Formats: sequence, structure tokens, C-alpha cells
Amino acid sequence: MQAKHTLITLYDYELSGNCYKVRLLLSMLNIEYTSQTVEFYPAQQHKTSWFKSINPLGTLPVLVDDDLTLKDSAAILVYLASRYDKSENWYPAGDAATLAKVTEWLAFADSITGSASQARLAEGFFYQLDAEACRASAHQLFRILDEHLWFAEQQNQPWLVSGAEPTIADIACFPYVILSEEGSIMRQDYPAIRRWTDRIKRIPGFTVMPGVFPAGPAQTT
Ligand SMILES: N[C@@H](CCC(=O)N[C@@H](CS)C(=O)NCC(=O)O)C(=O)O
Repeated sequence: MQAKHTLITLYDYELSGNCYKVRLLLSMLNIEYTSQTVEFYPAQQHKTSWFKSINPLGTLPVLVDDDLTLKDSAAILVYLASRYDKSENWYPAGDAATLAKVTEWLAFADSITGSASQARLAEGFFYQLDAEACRASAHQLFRILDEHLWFAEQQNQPWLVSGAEPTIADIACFPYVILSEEGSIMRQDYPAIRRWTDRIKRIPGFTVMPGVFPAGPAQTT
């Protein structure tokens, strides 16, 4: 049965990877919400006085739950998991080291946004950015991510932070990795990343966005 939280509003843009992070967790936690579209491109509605009265930073996503307004995808993930995930797996607040590791990966996700997402903006949204430099930074991060995941797999750890279940760290890092080809950042040299993205696609409640495809049939051999 779906949890009823009719007061939640997500200020959202379908093609935004940062908004997708929030949509993913809302779906995986089966939380009902209302989506308010903010036309990012080409209308630039996020820079209008209407939207800046909601978020003076002029960035998406924004989540409003009752009288709480949150303006950053990582803050929103922390909030949703802390408030609505009864299993406490998504944001395991009980253990200091685990929590610190989740936070470390949230910061890493921001670095991915600052490189892979920027390359995508340059290629697909005609932003005046140094796409080549963004790609080079993204590849450095993907190499680190791939090695981390490879070593984790050797310990039978499927997710970014050790433990049997995924955390918001996986959700925060996933979107701009899986969308990286839209910025001409190919992932053929990162096999552990490819296996990890496939595992994420198999989490119950996984949802797609334009450019992201569902998992294929599970391998039986
Ligand atoms: N750290 C913020 C970054 C948000 C962000 O940069 N969002 C993009 C859309 S995907 C945006 O609104 N960019 C407009 C701008 O930076 O002016 C978060 O994770 O929410």
C-alpha cells in the first residue's frame, strides 16, 4: 500500500539528474507527492522571480513538505530517508562511521555533478562550458568509483557503503553516471560501474527518466 503524504511537492524538471535523484528515492520509498514542473531549458523558469521566491539560489530540485522547504538534492535525500524510511537502511544514522561514509559519497556525487553533468549541459543544453575539461574530471572520478566498486565486490559488498542494502549514497551518485554518455563520457572501461548501475536498476521501485533504460532480463548463467 502506498504511504500517503499529499503535502509533499517536488519542484522538478524531467531532464534534471539532480531532480531524478529525488524522484528515485520517492519512488523506492513509495511516497506519494505532487510534481510541479519548472521549465529549466530553454525557458529558464528557475531564474524567474516566481521560482526565486521559493529558492533564492535558482536551482532545482526543491522539495516542500508541509512547512519545510529544502533546496539541495543531498539534503532532500537525507530528509526523506530519515523521515520516511522505517527500515533505516537508506540513511543508517545509528553508526557514526557508516554515516560518515554516506556523507563522503554525497560529496563525491556533487563532484560528479560538477563534471559529468556539466559536460552533458555543454553537449545537450548548449551551455558555454569547457566540455573537454569536464570530461577529463569525470573520467578521474569514474576511475576512483570503479576501483572502489571492484574492491567492494571482492568483499561481496554490492553497494558504495558496506552493508547488505543500498543507501542514499548510491542514489546520489547514480544519475549523472548513467547519463554520462549524453556528455560523451563513455563507460566501457568501467566494468564495476556497469555492474553497479545494473544492480541499482533492479532495486524495487526503480524508475526511469529520458535517457535511462530499465534493466534487461537477469543473467541466469
Ligand atoms: N547541489 C545542488 C545542485 C543543484 C543544481 O545545480 N541543479 C541544476 C539543475 S540539475 C540547476 O538548477 N542549475 C541551475 C544553476 O545552477 O543556475 C543539488 O544537489 O541540488
